Amino acid sequence: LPDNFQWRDWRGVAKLDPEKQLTDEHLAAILQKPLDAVIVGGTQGITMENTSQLIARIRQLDYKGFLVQEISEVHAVVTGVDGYIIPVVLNALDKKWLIGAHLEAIKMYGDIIEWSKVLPVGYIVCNPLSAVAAKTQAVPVTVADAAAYATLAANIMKLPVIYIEYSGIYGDPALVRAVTAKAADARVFYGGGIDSAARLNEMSNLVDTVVIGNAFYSHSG
Ligand code: 1GP
Repeated sequence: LPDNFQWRDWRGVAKLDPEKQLTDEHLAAILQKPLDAVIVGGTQGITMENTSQLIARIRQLDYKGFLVQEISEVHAVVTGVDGYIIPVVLNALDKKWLIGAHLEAIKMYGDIIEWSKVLPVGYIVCNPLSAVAAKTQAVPVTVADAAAYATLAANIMKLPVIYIEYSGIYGDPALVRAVTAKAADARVFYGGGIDSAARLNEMSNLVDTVVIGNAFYSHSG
């Protein structure tokens, strides 16, 4: 198993949603792909039970890469993963998703959190019709807004990663370029609508890390 949390090297990552169904065969096929990490997380219906079950199934299939939980529900934090992604939703109108849930978690678990395993990630939620936009009450972003959020994340908040989250749709390469131009030392992750080699190639050339989610569920993956 990976002994430290080398997220800086990630190029291609799968995001698997504990609430969605995958057969063992399909899950095994996904894990055979050349992935640098698997992120377990989602927006709706996340529980300790479905998260632990999916993580146990991935472990049973002898997956050797990084296995990371993206935390969106403080009551569903599991052990047995290599690291945790903590979303800081930069354009969330609901402050809960900027710092609120984080403060609550620190008050509950602060003394036992292994900070070396925690990767704080600044999300810019760019698809106003996505479940994550609805949940966080994300403010719509223009290209100029996205560049400003990236500048803030990199230079004021000093977040190590900026995640351009288009969840469900393919993003605007001009917005992605505007974010990477302002990202300074922050790495840039992109996720949304990667369902072809051409799209994977286009976004891989613009950012550090590309995250694929829905494509694993909508066809043979
Ligand atoms: C979702 O960014 C990921 O959180 C991936 O998006 O599901 O559209 O691939 P898709």
